[in-house]
Amino acid sequence: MIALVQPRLPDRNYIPNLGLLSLAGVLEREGYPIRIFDENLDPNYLSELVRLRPRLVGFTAVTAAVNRVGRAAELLKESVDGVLIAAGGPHVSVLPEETLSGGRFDYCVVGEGEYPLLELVRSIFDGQGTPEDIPNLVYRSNGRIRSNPGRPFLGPEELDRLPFAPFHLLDLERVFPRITHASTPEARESSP
Ligand code: B12
Repeated sequence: MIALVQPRLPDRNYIPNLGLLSLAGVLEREGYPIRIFDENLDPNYLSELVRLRPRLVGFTAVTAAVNRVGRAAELLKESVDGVLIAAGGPHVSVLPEETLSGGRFDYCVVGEGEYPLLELVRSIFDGQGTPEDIPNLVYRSNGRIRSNPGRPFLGPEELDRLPFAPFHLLDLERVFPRITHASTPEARESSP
């Protein structure tokens, strides 16, 4: 199983993470078993992940969340034998080597992650290709950090070929009340 995770960040403008949905859509279309976890909705997601023992966990991280994600990765590495951890998102895209050098992640993806992650998943689950061949990937080899060349941004036709965001992977019963409630002036005033 592959798990994609959005870490908790106090933010009264909550919406589900569109980047993770886009990644999940591509993996799902290719038939890989994929789950999305959102710590904002599910504070105990780490215990659930330890129970489910995923093969690969992908975290998204803005700068404000990167330390939290690092601690979660460390806990998973201690608790789930052989789990592989990837990270992507705005912070990781700007500082991929620094993020990887912390030692808690196996892979960092720079920029648009749909096809790099798909290729990584193919190499991990199906033995197709190796990390050296995956554009936008930063990884460790013989203890050294390697940064593969990047690929061009997806063009309009490639963007059109991406699947529609798989909202059915989210627990919408919990997502919608958060979106509608958290953004109202009343909610802002009543929050500490
Ligand atoms: C929409 C948006 C929001 C929305 C929704 C955020 C969300 N959780 O999805 C709202 C308004 C809630 C929001 C809040 C915040 N945001 Co905002 N937001 C954006 C914005 C405008 C677009 C993001 C987006 O949806 N992009 C489209 C999706 C498809 O792309 P993506 O998320 O980048 O994901 C792709 C890649 O990054 C990569 N990827 C991402 N995650 C992963 C994980 C793995 C494993 C892999 C392999 C790849 C991968 O693959 C994805 C598909 O290609 C960006 C600016 C921008 N133009 O990117 C700022 C931006 C991301 N936000 C930013 C900030 C600072 C915040 C807040 C911290 C603000 C605050 N003080 O509260 C909060 C944090 C919220 C959170 N929980 O993450 C900064 C982050 C800067 C940084 N240093 O990290 C950005 C870059 C704006 C900026 N330039 O300052 N934000």
